[in-house]
Amino acid sequence: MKVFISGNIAPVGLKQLEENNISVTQWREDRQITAEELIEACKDEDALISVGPNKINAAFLEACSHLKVIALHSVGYDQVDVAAAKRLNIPIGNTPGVLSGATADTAFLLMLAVSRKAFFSHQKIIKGEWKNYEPTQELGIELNGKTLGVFGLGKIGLEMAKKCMGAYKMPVIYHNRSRNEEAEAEIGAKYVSFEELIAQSDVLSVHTALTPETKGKFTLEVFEQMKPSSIFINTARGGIHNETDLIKALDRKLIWGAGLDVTNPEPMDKSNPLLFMENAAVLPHIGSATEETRDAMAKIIVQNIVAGLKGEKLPYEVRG
Ligand code: 8YV
Repeated sequence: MKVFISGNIAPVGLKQLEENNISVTQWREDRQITAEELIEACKDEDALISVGPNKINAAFLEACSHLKVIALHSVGYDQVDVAAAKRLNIPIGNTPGVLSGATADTAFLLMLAVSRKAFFSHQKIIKGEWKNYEPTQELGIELNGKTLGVFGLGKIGLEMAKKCMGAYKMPVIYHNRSRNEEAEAEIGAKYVSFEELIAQSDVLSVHTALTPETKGKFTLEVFEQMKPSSIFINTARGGIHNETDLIKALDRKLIWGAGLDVTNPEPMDKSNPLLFMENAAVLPHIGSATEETRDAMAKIIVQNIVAGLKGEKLPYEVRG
């Protein structure tokens, strides 16, 4: 059996594929594979491991309907036309659960970095601007007892909430499409409307999937209703906030700061104003990038590929 990998996965995954007698062809170039190249590369393959933002849309799926399984190197599957995959009988696997801790760590890191202007202060040293001690400059804000608002309280949001409660005794409010009663019972999170969430949060952290409903949800109008002292964090998908509006909101001091691990587009242009703003912190989509998590993701990917190639139900299948 043969699998094409549109990037790289942790060595443990490559080793396990070999142990299962699955031969591997990998995209090795230092750029994202194009849609045409992906179709061409999958022509003689039995399965695909999709790394990064390849569009697994109807055009791709129809051109590659011979694939027995597609395993995503992500928990998110906004890049996939799940209905088309179902229609064509191609099972899609993802990697839920194993990356929740690492991604929540990234949200927590951004929250803290923004609250203390850490990235901006670091840049000042690099630019040779660390001069006299000035007790009234570069002042941050503290997080103790502040309200955490989670937009999308699932596995990752819950991890973030637990970290914030443990470190800073932050009460948690959340908004979801439907209530997460398990999380309410576990951590005492309070369900609120979207309007209440944006008005009451001191830190608003986005952990929802990108769907037609959440696309472009955070606009200037939304930022206008947030507290001027609030921090906006997005480690989910860049498409959930409007970047131009976020820049305006920071410029006009409608919110206090913003931390992003996801941008729109990705990669972010190196001249983007967010990279130079005092109260902003941007990371290049490293949410799940730890050795432990990437190993765990690679192992799940192999489980999905092995099951799919045997025609068995995937252990981690996207349901849509
Ligand atoms: C992936 C992610 O690293 O799981 C997700 O949804 O965003 C990240 O963990 C990224 O999608 C690259 O494959």
